[in-house]
Amino acid sequence: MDIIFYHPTFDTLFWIAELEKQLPGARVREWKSGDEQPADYALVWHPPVEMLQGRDLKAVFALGAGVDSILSKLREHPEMLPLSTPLFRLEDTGMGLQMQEYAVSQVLHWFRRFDDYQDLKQEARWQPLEEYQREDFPIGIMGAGVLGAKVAEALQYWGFPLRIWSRSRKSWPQVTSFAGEKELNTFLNGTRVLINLLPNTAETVGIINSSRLAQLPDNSYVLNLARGVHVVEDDLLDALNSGKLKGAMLDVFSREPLPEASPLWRHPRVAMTPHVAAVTRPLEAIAFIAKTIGQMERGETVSGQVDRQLGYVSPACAGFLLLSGADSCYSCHKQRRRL
Ligand code: NDP
Ligand code: OXD
Repeated sequence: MDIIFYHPTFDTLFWIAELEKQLPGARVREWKSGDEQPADYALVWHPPVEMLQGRDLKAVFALGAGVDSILSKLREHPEMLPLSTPLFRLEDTGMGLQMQEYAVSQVLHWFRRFDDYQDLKQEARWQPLEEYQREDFPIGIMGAGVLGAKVAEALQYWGFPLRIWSRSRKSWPQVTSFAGEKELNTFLNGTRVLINLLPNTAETVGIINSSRLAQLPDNSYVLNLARGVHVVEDDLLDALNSGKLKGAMLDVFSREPLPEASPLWRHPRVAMTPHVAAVTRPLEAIAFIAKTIGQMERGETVSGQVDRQLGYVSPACAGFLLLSGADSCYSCHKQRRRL
């Protein structure tokens, strides 16, 4: 079995050695421009069109959770990857725990009013503030997928009221589920801390905008862990300046690195990190890829295949048998007709 690997920043030699260890018998090579030798699988992040085009691959694995950059390249260059080639993405592989750490620490920071105490410290003021109550601090998670579920689980442990918003309704114990566009405003009306864990698709771009932010109670908070393009940054700044929002913590931005001129850098109520909320953990990622390739080779059930039309992994898709040669995942077709 031949595997080609391309990542602009990862330690390629480490990945190749570890992949060969976990997939005995596989020959893994770094793809370089001009390499047209046959391959069975490709492991990629921001791949050049030339790497994938014209190949007869059994599958492509994205080396991250979000596949938006690959899908947008595919829209420009559909010839890069035929629909018959399944595209997989990483499911959790250590990212769930990192998202839990990030979300819990930030929610507790706001809940315990550390932002206010930091302001008081600047003025050398010793002043205990009224405590917030958990019942006044409902948390709303947009996106109830692999990472949204992990974050909900961690926040549930801390006793916060939880609501989630997704395309399809969920029945999770003690979590209020809202589904679809029609229920979005109701979801927002009761959300004090809005956590975004949606995938970047045509339907979700710009979803956190002035009219949606207006639905939140006053003095709310926004935590964006998914993609910068979900948030209309000017609208977020307006909401912060008007007092609708009390704070925002942003890991992702519409342009990365965030341009020096962006007012987000200097806004006193905006905190940020440089797209590090959950990074790809090589050993866990390689274990997932090796397991999935093994399952495919044996004709078994696999999970993590992206529905290229939806732009992410449809819940109905996960765990269904992949029909080799089919133009997509078998279960997706059934699901699409039902929706
Ligand atoms: P999943 O694909 O597992 O989950 C996506 C969720 O979003 C599903 O619950 C889905 O609903 C919901 N959804 C999709 N479209 C809509 C819509 N139009 N309306 C309402 N709900 C919708 O994704 P993950 O949890 O694995 O990851 C989420 C995102 O996090 C990734 O796409 C990536 O962009 C980002 N990410 C960011 C990282 C960082 O470091 N900042 C690291 C890793 C990921 P349903 O269940 O009904 O289908
Ligand atoms: C990802 C990311 O999608 O790193 O994996 O943002």
